[in-house]
Amino acid sequence: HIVSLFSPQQPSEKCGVLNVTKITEHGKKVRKNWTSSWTVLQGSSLLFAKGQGGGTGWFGGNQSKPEFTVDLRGATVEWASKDKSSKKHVIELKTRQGTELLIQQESDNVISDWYKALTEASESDEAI
Ligand code: I3S
Repeated sequence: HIVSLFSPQQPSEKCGVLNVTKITEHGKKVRKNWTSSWTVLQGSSLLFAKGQGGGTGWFGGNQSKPEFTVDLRGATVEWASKDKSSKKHVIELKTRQGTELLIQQESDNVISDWYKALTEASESDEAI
């Protein structure tokens, strides 16, 4: 049953601090605003909480609600082209709802793991 731990039926869970900005909302371009955000991947939902993540407070304390939630089902996940951002290691995420986000992290290991996890979540049809 070790295998079942890694089966696609298991909701994926992952969290960490990422730099995030919206670039499009409901199909309309919006101004970039990079913020460091505590980010949680839970099944096919990606949740962002503002602030200096990693500490206490998320879903507890004073920060009881996620700032922003994205439905990953049917989203596209790709490495952003150079013209999208001058930063390194940028993932471009486009949701079916017409929201586009850039997600960035200095560490290439960290961002590669997120890339994989987001891609898997976008391909899953589990609802959370
Ligand atoms: O795509 P842009 O417009 O070059 O993005 C940069 C700007 O959003 C800039 O903010 P202001 O133009 O509002 O001052 C940000 O500070 C930069 O980080 C943005 O570019 P990068 O390449 O870092 O995504």
